[in-house]
Amino acid sequence: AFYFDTPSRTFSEYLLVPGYSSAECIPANVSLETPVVKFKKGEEPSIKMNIPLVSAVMQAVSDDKMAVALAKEGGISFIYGSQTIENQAAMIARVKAHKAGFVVSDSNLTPENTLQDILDLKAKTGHSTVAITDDGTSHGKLLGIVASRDYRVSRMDRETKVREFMTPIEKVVFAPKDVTLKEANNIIWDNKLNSLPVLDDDGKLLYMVFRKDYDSHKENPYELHDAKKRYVVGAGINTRDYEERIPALLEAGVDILCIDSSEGFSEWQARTIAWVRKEYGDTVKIGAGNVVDKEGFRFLAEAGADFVKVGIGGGSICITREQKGIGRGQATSVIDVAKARDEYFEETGVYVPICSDGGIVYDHHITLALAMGSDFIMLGRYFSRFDESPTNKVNINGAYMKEYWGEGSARARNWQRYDLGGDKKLSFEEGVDSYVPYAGSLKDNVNLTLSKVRSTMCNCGALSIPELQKKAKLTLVSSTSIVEGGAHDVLLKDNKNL
Ligand code: MZP
Repeated sequence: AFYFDTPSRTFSEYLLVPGYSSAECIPANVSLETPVVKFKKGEEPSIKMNIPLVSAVMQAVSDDKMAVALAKEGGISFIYGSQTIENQAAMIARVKAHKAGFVVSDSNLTPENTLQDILDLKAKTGHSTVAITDDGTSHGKLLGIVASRDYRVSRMDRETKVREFMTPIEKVVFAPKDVTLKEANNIIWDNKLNSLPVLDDDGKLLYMVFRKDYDSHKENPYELHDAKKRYVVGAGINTRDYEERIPALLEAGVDILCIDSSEGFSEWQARTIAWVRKEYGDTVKIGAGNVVDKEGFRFLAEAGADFVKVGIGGGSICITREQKGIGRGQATSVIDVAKARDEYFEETGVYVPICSDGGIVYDHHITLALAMGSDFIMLGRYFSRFDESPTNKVNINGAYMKEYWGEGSARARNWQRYDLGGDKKLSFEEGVDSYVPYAGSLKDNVNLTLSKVRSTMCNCGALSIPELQKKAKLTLVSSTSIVEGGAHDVLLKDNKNL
């Protein structure tokens, strides 16, 4: 057997030693931008995030509501895959539609529908405008837009009044007459428009296509995200049904996939990535994992993964280490895999980002994970505590809690995550069902957490994540110095025994 010559460590066993902070080192100057997918030296990654946080591929964490809330803050959710392909694709579609800038897509309205059907749909969806296409889907030819009374939609000529509807007014773009709903949507986004006039051959206005948030939306959605100007959303997949699941997720608009498995150093993952490359080349982005050492990283990088996820057994709800005796301390795993990532970059000129997954207990663990080389961090427990997580909020002995369960628990029954090619079932549990203290809104918590991260980065003299990774000085701490790090030798005023 091979023995590692040092014990593996957790985040709590480390601290950062401050470095020199210049006058520029203020939190407001810190950028938390980070790459999500691999890129060649000197090039830019096709997907980046403004904050280094992603939410876990878990039933109790990442649905469409979580995805929208996190994307608003600049992160990405990976919507859980332990559900039917149809349900997962519908969640993705809802995220993409949220700010998709378009009226109503795939409303299934065709000329055969009555006015009452249209009014019912408008009432049900709350949309002020709905589109009618010849086949009832967004691929069909756009026949018209039914708008609320407060939208002035009328026929008028190109030169004069059309401009009244355009914001910004400097840019006037007309759609071709036989535009489809999807194409109209893309034109709106590509040209940063609020509305799009569709004209007939004589230049007469047939109708206007409006952004869903037309009039009402104050913030500038173009600043929110990446190339497509819509919320970026990810999805978890497994190594069994990917040939059916991936096409459905792509059709729904997913931006990035992640093979969700408790142990990723396997032929099944390589096969899954190979299938994606055969079918879609490099256009489809797919992360893989989880691994905990250099060999695991190298295997997945060579298999073509766009990012590699790190961590086995460190999740708050995870009992894999107890059940199977596999795993490695999360800090050591990250340090080792980050070295492998850097060596691979040296050798090949390809930078494959790594994601530290699981085991974040305190906010400062995020900073430690970044300092140790993570490009971004996946969190489950952290996000499960917020209003936006999909689980019940319950009152336990006077305190509000949210439910949080592992994907390897009997409740989630996600056997695909633990699949080694045998029977299609979870043979034994690797996760627990639990409560976590309710913590309020995602926005407030993420802002608070990141303000601590920025502040620590300034103490280390770093204004960006790569700079932190270069400059960080990390020290192991003894168990007695951990005690010294908390409040000690004082009687806390909120101590009920006082
Ligand atoms: P945490 O943020 O709650 O500490 O950990 C979340 C991570 O735990 C997930 O991203 C996933 O990798 C892992 N996980 C999810 N379910 C289980 C399980 O049931 C698990 N064992 O280990």
